[in-house]
Amino acid sequence: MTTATPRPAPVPGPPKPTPPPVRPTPAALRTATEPISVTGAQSLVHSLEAVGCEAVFGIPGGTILPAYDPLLDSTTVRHILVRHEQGAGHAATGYAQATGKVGVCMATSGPGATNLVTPIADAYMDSVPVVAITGQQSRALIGTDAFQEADITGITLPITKHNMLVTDPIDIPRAIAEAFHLASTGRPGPVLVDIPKDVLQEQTTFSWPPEMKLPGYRPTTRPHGKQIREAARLIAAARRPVLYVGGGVIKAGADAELKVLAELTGAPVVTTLMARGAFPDSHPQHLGMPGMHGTVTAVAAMQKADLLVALGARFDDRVTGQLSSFAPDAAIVHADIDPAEISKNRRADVPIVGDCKEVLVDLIDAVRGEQAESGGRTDLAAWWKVLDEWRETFPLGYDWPSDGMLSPEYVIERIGAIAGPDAVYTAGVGQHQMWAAQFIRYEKPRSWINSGGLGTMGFAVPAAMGAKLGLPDTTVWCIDGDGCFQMTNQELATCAIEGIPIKVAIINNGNLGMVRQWQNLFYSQRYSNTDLGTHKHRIPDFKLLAEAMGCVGLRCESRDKVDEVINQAMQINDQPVVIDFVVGADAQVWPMVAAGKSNDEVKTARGIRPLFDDDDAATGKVIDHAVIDHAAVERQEHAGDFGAEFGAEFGADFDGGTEGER
Ligand SMILES: Cc1cc2nc3c(=O)[nH]c(=O)nc-3n(C[C@H](O)[C@H](O)[C@H](O)COP(=O)(O)OP(=O)(O)OC[C@H]3O[C@@H](n4cnc5c(N)ncnc54)[C@H](O)[C@@H]3O)c2cc1C
Ligand SMILES: Cc1ncc(C[n+]2csc(CCOP(=O)(O)OP(=O)(O)O)c2C)c(N)n1
Ligand SMILES: [Mg+2]
Repeated sequence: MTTATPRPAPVPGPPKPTPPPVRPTPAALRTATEPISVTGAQSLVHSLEAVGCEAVFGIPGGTILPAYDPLLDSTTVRHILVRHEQGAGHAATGYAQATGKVGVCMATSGPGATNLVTPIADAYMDSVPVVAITGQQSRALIGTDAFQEADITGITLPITKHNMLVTDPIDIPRAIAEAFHLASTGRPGPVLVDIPKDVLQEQTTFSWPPEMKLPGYRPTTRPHGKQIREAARLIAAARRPVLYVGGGVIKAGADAELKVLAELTGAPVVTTLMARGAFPDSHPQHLGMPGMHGTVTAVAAMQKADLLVALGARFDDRVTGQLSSFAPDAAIVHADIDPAEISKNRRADVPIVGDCKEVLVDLIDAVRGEQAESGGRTDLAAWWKVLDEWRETFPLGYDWPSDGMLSPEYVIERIGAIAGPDAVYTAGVGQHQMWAAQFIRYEKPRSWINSGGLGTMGFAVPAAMGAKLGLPDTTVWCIDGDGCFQMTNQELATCAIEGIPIKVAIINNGNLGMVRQWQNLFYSQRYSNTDLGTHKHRIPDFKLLAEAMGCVGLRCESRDKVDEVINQAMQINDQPVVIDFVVGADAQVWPMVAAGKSNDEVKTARGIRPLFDDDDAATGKVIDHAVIDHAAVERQEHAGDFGAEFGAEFGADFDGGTEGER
């Protein structure tokens, strides 16, 4: 471990000019206002103030420049000047995921707008309420391949919940009101508002509130009573139920109701990668995360269930594995606010369209009714006997690297233990992300923020910046990979200058670790282009890089220093801190279900597969042993090819499923 070079605090910039005296106050704007004469740009800023926007992450440029001028006068909207628009977009997502409010990012036309494409797609996949505001070329130039012209509404059409090009400045308040409403209601998602430069410059009038024109947009939040009764009947009758909890429960703020239903029914709960924290990890009914890298118990419980109650979860391929063999005996109750999700991947026996909170409130009532009628809740003792045996036999765990290097899992576990459940954790994408999902104990919703659907490397640092801005009194840890960190670490400069003291733990395994794991398992240990040189050459030197960005830079390479360096970072609250944890390169994420394979093929480690007889769960017979495929282990050790074991050489594709499956 080394200590940081002391650096002078960032010099504050020049004082802001005094706002003009005749401006309406933001509070006044939030109530009804008489029309006032303004420019389109002023109308935009007034609108942002009126919807209660507190923070905008962005970078100015030619076409959005008119909007930056009145932004200087705003006393309530804080603009954070990021270093790359991708950082702005992920910061808006981090802010939204941490606070539950709408995150806002802003960019100029052309390259500024296209740099937002990845975070917009990311927010779309994870249903995050984000509003992106982009400058556009002036109206007369649109369609002429003008300087920095990009058809951003066309480009983002498939990755936004809605987008719009504003062609008349009078429409700006309505566009902003609608964007915030659409982003945050129903199934949340990103909305893009593209505004030509001359629309921002033109004189217009502003009044609030504008009339929203959204015919046909009426998300169903109230569930249908008949479906609720039917679901309650199935729950009461089930012998092997599982509550399959997804990100929608967090979006709905329904964690308290979920706990009531879980305890009322006594049913086991699994939380997807997007739902970690929706149900406390410490709760005895929690089986952990399902899916590709979920716990054996969560995966097996779903496979053997006779009823899955899916709440705001979307039967993602990382959870179901091979769809045709997923939870073969389970009836499905599927509650989601988006009707398009229901029966999309797996046919629902009881479809429920509605907001998870309202669904759960009604379901609790209906289940109570069922229980009153049948004289109590269903006895799930036989089911719990099986589940408890699985839990005991197949707990999450890890080995220490044989070469004496640090265990990445241990580092992450210690960060979670020291920072505790009140902290917020963000992650990049890869092995470190999975370990952060597995080895940090989440007790509260919105304490775990990651990129689940798109799997966007580079998400963690800017997302942590956004989360910390939204929750300044909360400790925010960014658990990042050495690969991911190199994609967006420039936002550390933003954090240092803007006074956003995040804590970054780089899990430096020298490699694009997750890809290397797949090369180890499926490509005969031929490590094509996954060595980052961060071990071999120490390029970049993350400690020096952190210091160059105005952060405290620390390094830790040994087990006995792990707690000390984490505690040291915990003491620093006036500057961002980066710790370069140099960890072993060979650790792998287990358990694992290979892409496209059946969840029945879950492996706890190389060649080690729990044995689940078809009748075991149904009969309550305990499964107390695993099958070690010695031949497979040997093949792996000697020939180095484990691919055949997973059948992955038949087209398992790294970030997707298998070709045959699609
Ligand atoms: C490397 C990698 C590995 C992964 N491995 C796993 C894994 O092992 N296990 C795993 O679980 N995931 C894994 N994922 C994540 C996976 O890709 C999906 O993102 C995730 O499983 C989807 O979670 P979800 O079903 O909770 O849906 P989300 O994406 O969170 O979607 C939420 C659902 O809730 C609905 N909804 C939103 N608001 C409401 C509301 N108010 N009321 C009702 N419904 C609402 C939405 O319409 C949507 O259908 C992995 C990702 C990566 C990058
Ligand atoms: C933008 C982007 N490019 C490529 C990938 C494919 N990918 C997934 S995980 C991964 C490796 C990540 O490496 P690192 O950040 O070091 O994390 P580790 O797996 O080593 O913990 C890659 C390249 C991706 N998900 N996103
Ligand atoms: Mg790595």
